[in-house]
Amino acid sequence: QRQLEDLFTSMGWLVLDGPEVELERYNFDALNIARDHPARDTMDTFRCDPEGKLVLRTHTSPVQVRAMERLAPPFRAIVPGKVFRNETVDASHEHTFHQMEGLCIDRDVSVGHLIGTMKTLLRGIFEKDIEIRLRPGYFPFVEPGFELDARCPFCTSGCSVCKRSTWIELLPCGMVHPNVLTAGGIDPEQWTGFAFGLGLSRLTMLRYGIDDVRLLLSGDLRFLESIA
Ligand code: 2NM
Repeated sequence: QRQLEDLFTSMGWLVLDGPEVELERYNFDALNIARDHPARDTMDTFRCDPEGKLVLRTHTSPVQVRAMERLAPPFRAIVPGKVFRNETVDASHEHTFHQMEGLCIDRDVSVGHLIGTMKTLLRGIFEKDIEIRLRPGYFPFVEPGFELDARCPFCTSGCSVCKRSTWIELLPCGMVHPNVLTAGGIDPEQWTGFAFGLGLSRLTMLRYGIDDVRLLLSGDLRFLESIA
């Protein structure tokens, strides 16, 4: 997180944070996630009140919506922080994990700007140029949306990290949906934007070869000493 904050602030991005207990309006409605979308299901979302107006944020995107309301475009910001999902905990799922999302709003922002920024991000993390590919991906808050895969930084012909494929699915991203800009008080006729999400917990596991996500919040001193 600190390394990525340094990289993005050196390029003029802001680092923002916001509430972990969020209004449903910011966590879902403003992000073009319809009332009947499965992501709203109480299966994934920790609710904090009987009416269901308050939730533990399931992503950091509500902070980007708050940023759109508060800041005059153009602006660029990353939002690192804890997010919460009510899933069964196992070696690859935690109820609490870290994410970092980014949002760039300016005039005539293109997929080219998104790709260039993602390549810079990967170079910052892995300290070398990383080949990428884009596949179509669906997220309600972006259109078009992409799954960005990175060429495995750890091998050339397949390994356990990339599950023998040489590609790692790493960065969901896309062009901010006009409905989301409107919800944030930004005129989609004048402004455009790209956004991305990065799983910091997962990235940390990749980088340090950690095979069980539960270790990250365990407070186990033997674990902490083994990666210090
Ligand atoms: C992702 C993937 C793609 C995203 C979009 C926004 C907002 F608020 F600007 F619309 N914030 N983050 C985004 C876009 C997040 O991660 C799954």
